[in-house]
Amino acid sequence: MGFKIAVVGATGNVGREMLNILEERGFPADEVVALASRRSQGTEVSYGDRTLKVQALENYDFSDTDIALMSAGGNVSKEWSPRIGQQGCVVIDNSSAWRYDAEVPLIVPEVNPEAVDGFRKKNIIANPNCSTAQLVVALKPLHERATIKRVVVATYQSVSGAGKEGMDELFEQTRAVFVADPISTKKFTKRIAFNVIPHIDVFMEDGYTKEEWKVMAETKKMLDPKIKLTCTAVRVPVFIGHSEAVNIEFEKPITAEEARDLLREAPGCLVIDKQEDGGYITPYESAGEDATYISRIREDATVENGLSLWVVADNLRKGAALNAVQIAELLLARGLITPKKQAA
Ligand code: 11C
Repeated sequence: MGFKIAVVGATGNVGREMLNILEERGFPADEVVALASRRSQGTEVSYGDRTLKVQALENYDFSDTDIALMSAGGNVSKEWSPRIGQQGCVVIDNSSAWRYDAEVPLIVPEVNPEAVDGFRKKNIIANPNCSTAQLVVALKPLHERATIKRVVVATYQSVSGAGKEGMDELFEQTRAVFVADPISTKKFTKRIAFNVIPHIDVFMEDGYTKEEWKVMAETKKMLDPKIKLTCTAVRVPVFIGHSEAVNIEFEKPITAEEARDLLREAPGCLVIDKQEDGGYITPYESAGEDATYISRIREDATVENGLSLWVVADNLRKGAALNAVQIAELLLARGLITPKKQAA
């Protein structure tokens, strides 16, 4: 007997990817249900070669559902995740609503799988921000070897991180440039076509943006609270794939060659680092892939025990949907959940 899974927010970029990944990885589900707001009721979405009709979240009874993969935004999650959890359905939430709650594990399975064991307090498990997920996958093996003191990261984030409207805006503005139509902005505060914008999410009192704060706070929660991290988050005119230029200062010496060898063996990582023209990964090549790609690994002689790297991943997959499905797989692998139907 398999599991009953609900995908909440099934019509969005990440929800659709969750359905694809559940099917691709052969997740042991007897039944998969697509849910969204009433507005999307009746919309059709694909689950492998099947078509699912979207049902309204408001009318759905979660009592016989085992896992809800939520990607419906922070406000919906704040209201619904506790209610769903109270019905005995485990919520794996992709929003930022629960990430910083001490009773909610924040999980990247390659980084802190053991932390998932505490999920029963609220029956909610949080998925990190996309830019944090790929970063910690790359940092974890290096931290274990040489202990990270400080990280300076600049992100180059694709427009799909801002949802379908972000992708539509880049497409529409690019078209408008070519036909000399007026450019209008809606989702982004400045033109994104043929431009970059050093602003993602809201501004905070200290001048950092919430996106930059998230990368810092989530890395500390999952990897090590002692790590100092500063981030500049930038939106770039790329449809899918977030990139990061990462500079790391370690307690102990580590060479670029040692880092390359460690990362080659590390779960979730794929090193493409030929140190020649084209011998590195760009976000375009990461789209549709599961790996966190690491290129341009080199020693930074301006600090003691310094390294620089380039980290790229598909933000809709490792940054969101894939990580959520991996968390569901982790629950099974650690024997933390059995199908409700079997238990009945
Ligand atoms: C972006 N990283 O690229 C954001 C999207 O906290 O889950 C994901 C926001 C989040 O715009």
